[in-house]
Amino acid sequence: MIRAFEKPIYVTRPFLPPLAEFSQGLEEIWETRWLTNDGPILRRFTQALCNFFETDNVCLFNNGTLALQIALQGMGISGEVITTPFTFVATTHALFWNKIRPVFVDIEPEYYTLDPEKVEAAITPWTTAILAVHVYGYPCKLNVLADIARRHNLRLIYDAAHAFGVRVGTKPIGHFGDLSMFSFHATKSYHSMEGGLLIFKEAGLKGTLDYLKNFGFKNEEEVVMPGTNAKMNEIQALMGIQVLQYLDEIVQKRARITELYRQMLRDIPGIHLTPPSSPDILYTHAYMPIEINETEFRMSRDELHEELKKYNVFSRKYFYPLICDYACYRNVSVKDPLTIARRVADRILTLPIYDALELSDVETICEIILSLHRGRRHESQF
Ligand code: T4K
Repeated sequence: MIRAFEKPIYVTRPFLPPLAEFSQGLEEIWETRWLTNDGPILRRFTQALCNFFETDNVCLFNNGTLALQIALQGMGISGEVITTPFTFVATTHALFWNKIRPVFVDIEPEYYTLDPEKVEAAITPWTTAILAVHVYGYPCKLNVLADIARRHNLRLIYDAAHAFGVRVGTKPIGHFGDLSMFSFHATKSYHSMEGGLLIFKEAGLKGTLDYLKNFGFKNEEEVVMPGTNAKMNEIQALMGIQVLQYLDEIVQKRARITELYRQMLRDIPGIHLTPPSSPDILYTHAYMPIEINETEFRMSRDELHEELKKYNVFSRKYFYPLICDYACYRNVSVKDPLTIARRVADRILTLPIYDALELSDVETICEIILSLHRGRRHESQF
């Protein structure tokens, strides 16, 4: 009999730097009394990210949603954009706020990213861009999408909300496509409490993005475009700088957790894991998705999600339902049958993963899952 955890085990917990370190950083803020609006810590954070991404084309925001929304506006994207329905709702909201029509197409079954064949089939004279998501931090089919974008003269934008720190070959993932958005929300493996980052190819875009996030101000007396307020503040920047120093440690701990989950779950009937990532990819273990085949596991994904709660384990159905099934997007016409996306959304469950999660707790979670499966197998024999 496995006992329930005493304290809830959530799908994630944010990494926090030592309190003494953070307090020291706060002292500087207290001394300068500079809280927001392009302060000294934000500048230092921006420089650290330029070094991290090996580019000067970076722009910080107060969250990832506004970063993406502003990116689309700054790039002048309009008409139709081909995108995935298997993502967090903010990806589509960013299109909506720019009056862009989302064209949802299916995902591929291995890593759940946009299926390039479906993208190509959905291009119309109104298509201006592809908005793909490195979902769970798994890189999209980068080369094929780049080729499609080039041949059809489309902008290629990545929602890389889950992919901070991921590298492909020798390059940070932000180097692919015209622009990438990273979320620094507290639930991300790397975070600044709330925050968003854009990395882009075209240096000329920087000025526009800076205006758009700061009301369009050029100077005290000139407003050159109707911008909004999407600035990152100094405390967010401080958290961002400090967490960055621990990134390798965080990723290593997460890697060990993934490894243990994979070892313990791979032989359980009805549990499907993503294939191990290829050796040229540095993966950062943002999420731990598993797919549940109800017939083989003898319990549906929804039942497993509920049963785990009885043990104080709070897994999440990221990303169910599909975006096109939310009430606010049900009127968007969807031509693609979304066969894979529907199947995956019905089966997916993301298990707890964060640096402070003990390996012994991961073992217990896996034992609970195994015992739930065995219980059902046993019941069905009588
Ligand atoms: N594109 C994609 C593909 C995204 O996934 C996201 C965000 C965005 C764009 C937009 O980026 P941001 O504008 O958020 O920067 C969470 C996050 O709020 C959201 O950032 C994230 N994706 C999404 C996948 O997940 P919820 O509503 O599921 O999170 P919540 O509050 O239920 O938190 C999950 C668990 O984390 C809690 O049960 C406990 C733990 N937790 C959470 C917070 C906030 C903590 O321990 N401490 C905390 O401070 O949306």
